[in-house]
Amino acid sequence: MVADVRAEPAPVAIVMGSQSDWATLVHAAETLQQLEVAHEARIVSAHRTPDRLVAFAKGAKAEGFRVVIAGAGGAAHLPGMVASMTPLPVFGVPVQSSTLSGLDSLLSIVQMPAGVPVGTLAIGKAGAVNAALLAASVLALTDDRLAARLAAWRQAQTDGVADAPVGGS
Ligand code: RP5
Repeated sequence: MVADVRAEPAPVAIVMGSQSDWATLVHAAETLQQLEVAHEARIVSAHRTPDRLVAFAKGAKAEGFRVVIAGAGGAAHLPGMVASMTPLPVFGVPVQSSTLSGLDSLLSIVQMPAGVPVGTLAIGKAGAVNAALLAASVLALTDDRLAARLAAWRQAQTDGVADAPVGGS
């Protein structure tokens, strides 16, 4: 019998509108890595590579992805456009823009019309980390070992909080 050596498809796609978004989305990738969740990162711009966006969003489920993390800044249409073309859950990360500090990104992503949901996270690094934790929680619903790793991650966070502040008077 020949062993099936095909690798499992990564369950999480991290897509971003630009190379410049990677400095933010890398925190989602790092968090998923800590939780041993396989992921794939791609640049998919709603404005500059619209055909790539359509191909990705329409094919994401068939590719084997189960959750999409989509980060963009400014006129951040990427998460909403992806959500409009996939049945997968989409978590949107507003990237902190230089001109409006990410408020533009946040409002672009969060104000979806009823019927096409994007789970919108905080602006910047916190949003990227939390998008990864949410993606892991979704996957953990059907993966007990991941659920245990996620619980351990949270416990470590709790254990890392001191009872009292250090320094000052
Ligand atoms: C958006 O425009 C991207 O998501 C990025 O946050 C922003 C600026 O892109 P660059 O000009 O840095 O490539 O589409």
